[in-house]
Amino acid sequence: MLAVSVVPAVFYVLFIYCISLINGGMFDVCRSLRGSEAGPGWEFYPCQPPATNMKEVMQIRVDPPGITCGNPPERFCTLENPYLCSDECDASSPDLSHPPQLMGDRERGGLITYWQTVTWSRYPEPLLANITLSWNKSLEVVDDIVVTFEYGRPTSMVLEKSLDKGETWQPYQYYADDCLEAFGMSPKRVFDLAPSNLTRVICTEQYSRWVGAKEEKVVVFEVRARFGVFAGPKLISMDALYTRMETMKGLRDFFTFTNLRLRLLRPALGGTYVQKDNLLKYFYAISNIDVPARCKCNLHASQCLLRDATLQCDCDHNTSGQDCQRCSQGFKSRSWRPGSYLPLPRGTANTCEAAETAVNCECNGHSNRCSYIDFINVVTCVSCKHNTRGQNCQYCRLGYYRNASLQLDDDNICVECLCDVDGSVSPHCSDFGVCQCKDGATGRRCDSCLPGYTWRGGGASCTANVCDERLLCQNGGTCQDFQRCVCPDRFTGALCEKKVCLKKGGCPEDAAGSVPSLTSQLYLLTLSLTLSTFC
Ligand SMILES: *[C@@H]1O[C@H](CO)[C@@H](O)[C@H](O)[C@H]1NC(C)=O
Ligand SMILES: *[C@@H]1O[C@H](CO)[C@@H](O)[C@H](O)[C@H]1NC(C)=O
Ligand SMILES: *[C@@H]1O[C@H](CO)[C@@H](O)[C@H](O)[C@H]1NC(C)=O
Ligand SMILES: *[C@@H]1O[C@H](CO)[C@@H](O)[C@H](O)[C@H]1NC(C)=O
Ligand SMILES: *[C@@H]1O[C@H](CO)[C@@H](O)[C@H](O)[C@H]1NC(C)=O
Ligand SMILES: [Ca+2]
Repeated sequence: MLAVSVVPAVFYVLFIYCISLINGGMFDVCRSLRGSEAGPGWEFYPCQPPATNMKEVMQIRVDPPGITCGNPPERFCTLENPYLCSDECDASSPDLSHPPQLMGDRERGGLITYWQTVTWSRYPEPLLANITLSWNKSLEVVDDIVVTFEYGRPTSMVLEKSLDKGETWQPYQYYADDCLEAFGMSPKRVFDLAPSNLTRVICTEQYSRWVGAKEEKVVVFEVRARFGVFAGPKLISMDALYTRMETMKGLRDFFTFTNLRLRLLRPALGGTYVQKDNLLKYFYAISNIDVPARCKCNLHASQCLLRDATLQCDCDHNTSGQDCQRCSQGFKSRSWRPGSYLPLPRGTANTCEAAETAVNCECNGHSNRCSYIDFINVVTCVSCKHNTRGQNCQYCRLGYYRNASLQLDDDNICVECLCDVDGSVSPHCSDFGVCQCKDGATGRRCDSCLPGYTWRGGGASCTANVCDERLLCQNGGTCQDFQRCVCPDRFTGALCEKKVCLKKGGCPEDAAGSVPSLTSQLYLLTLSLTLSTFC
């Protein structure tokens, strides 16, 4: 049975171990205690719950309403002996009723119990019935799905599946005595399938032809034969199958479902055409549906429990959710991954890890990857995007500053500084985007000059002016490119302020003119003196 209540951990491990011997011991335990010099510790493995017959826990629904026989009570005949119509279906009588749950019951003492529909009395209107089987849980089929029909198998039907609890459906396999006529498909067998097209949906005629109601009662969805394509006919090489499950796109999903639906489209006809004079021999009757499967737990659980009438993986590896499809709260230092069968034989558990510090993998939306730096015991974001950096991608990269009017998780949070390469000391700017300027440079980006300086570019940025509108060239000199005064004859000095002395021994009366550096006001005074002396 499926429901396993709380069992002491040690017993639980032993219990699993016993089953693992029977099953071959692959992926049956999630962890084992291992001794080491540092003391005992856990070793983790990918694990999956044991397979079971899911008919024990399936919800059955049949459509349309009123398709089940017995209300009102009805007589029916059999294909084998169409003129002996002594059988009766009566919903009000426990012995003569055939309700849907008899498709999933445990039959005891050799007594066959079955669901049965009304007869085809409304021919030529087709006799249609849908049987929907629901588990409200992702399951992985591990062996053939076998549907047992009493009184003959349908001449036409479809097996469908849903992966999303009945939201959407897709065909799983078509069945007809003439696939071309019923579905426009050429008939195939699973043995026609190669590894490359194993997940193809086929139509098969193998389970629909009339061979007598007692001889062949089953309609099969072949899982074993499909596994055999990889694992060999006796499923000896399960390693090969598990490897394919990991590497072949869509293969695991092909064997996964949450619901199954049988669409019965045309009942058994006994190998002849429909005989309108005896429609009481045409109907559907199903005594059993075997669904050997296991709960899909993403290789993070070795048990599946029935809680509040819902199947639920008993998650290990610090995962949680119905399918162990996420990391438990507080164990999100790296993103969730399913366990893996690879590398064989042990596989990889891909456990969820606790963040050792208080910091989870929180990257403000600029990264979804963290790494744990062992020796400083810190979880840090890696590959921060949007020009961010830091343990939580909470800072801007060098050369960027934070736009204070945006939230930290905004994609445009970091704005480029655009510091001028010539005018700035570094590409780094302040929190307000102000670059640090070299002498003489100014502006947010350091791309202009202070008064008294001129832009030279080429790494020199701003250089102080030698002459300009404030530092005037004297004595009729002209300022060239703010760099030098071109002086008339007989004058020299940076601002042409000095008279050239022709006499030996200097020009004593010009002593004032030899004062090395002057402010412009001083200079004007000197100029008037010089001029008066000269005249
Ligand atoms: C069976 O299900 C299909 C798909 O939802 C639907 O189209 C069809 O009408 C159903 N048939 C009956 C008899 O309810
Ligand atoms: C189906 O499973 C989900 C998830 O465990 C649960 O919340 C929900 O109640 C279940 N629905 C039914 C109808 O059992
Ligand atoms: C699958 O592939 C094999 C080999 O490529 C081919 O012979 C076979 O017909 C294919 N089957 C289907 C159903 O397409
Ligand atoms: C789960 O978390 C607990 C507490 O941090 C830890 O002791 C245990 O080893 C973890 N298990 C796995 C599989 O990581
Ligand atoms: C900062 O963000 C606001 C809002 O988007 C925007 O208007 C502003 O231009 C941004 N500032 C800078 C410097 O990019
Ligand atoms: Ca039964």
